[in-house]
Amino acid sequence: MNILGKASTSHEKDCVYSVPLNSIAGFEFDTRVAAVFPDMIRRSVPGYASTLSMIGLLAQKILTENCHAYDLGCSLGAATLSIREHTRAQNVSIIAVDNAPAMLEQCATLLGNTQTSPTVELRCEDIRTTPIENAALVVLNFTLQFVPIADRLPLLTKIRNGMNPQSALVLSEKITHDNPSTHDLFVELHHDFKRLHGYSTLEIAQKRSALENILIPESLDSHKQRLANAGFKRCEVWFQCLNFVSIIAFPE
Ligand code: GEK
Repeated sequence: MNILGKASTSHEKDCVYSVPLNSIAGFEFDTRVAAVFPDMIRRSVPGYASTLSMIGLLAQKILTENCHAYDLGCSLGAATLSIREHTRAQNVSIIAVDNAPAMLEQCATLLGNTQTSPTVELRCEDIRTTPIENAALVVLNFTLQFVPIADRLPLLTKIRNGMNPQSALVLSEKITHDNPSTHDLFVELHHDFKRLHGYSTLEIAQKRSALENILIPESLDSHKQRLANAGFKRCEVWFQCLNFVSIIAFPE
């Protein structure tokens, strides 16, 4: 499957956690992960392909002439590709940022020519340091969950301050639920989803331990409250499947 979930042979099947490991190191976006990432995320995140399609449709509607679109934590550039494919406005620049060199290298290969319209600027840097300006669309598609909790409000405030009046932020995240029964049910169903897509119980358990303290999910209410604190005036859940949610937030 390729980056947008269509048939292709360019990426391998994810077997990163398929054999028993003596000790499980913290999850890293390294060359092994970059090589299998499209397969990994498609089989791990319910609704991932839908969020990408919706981001493209939103880009088509919201991007205006001479503006910027940001894909923060772009990985292999799936959201960037969707934005690029759907953008109709002239002179739009997409700025795609990731701090994992292995991911960005694959991203550059998949994007090919970045000087077509809209142009794409690839930046290998921490999104906490990326200047945001003249933004009509900002995408954090399953990225904020990897940023330390203390840094999330300053990051969202910076993003909000760089956004144009008629713009939107897409924030997709894995979430927790305050009700323990709901939380446990959704976690179990998510594991069932992974098994349905060919992951073994061992793979699921080892990946879960690798992500401990690296992917830190929060509740939907925490995200909504933080968005309000960062200065966003409105936010709506525009997609949810189990413990995976995508929020669209507006500065006005
Ligand atoms: C997609 N959005 O396919 N600065 C820059 N990049 C970061 C940072 C940071 N502080 N923290 C994490 N990343 C993509 C999927 S994956 C989600 C996003 C997942 C990057 C990290 O290197 C990785 O590429 C990405 O955020 C998270 O639509 O794997 O669940």
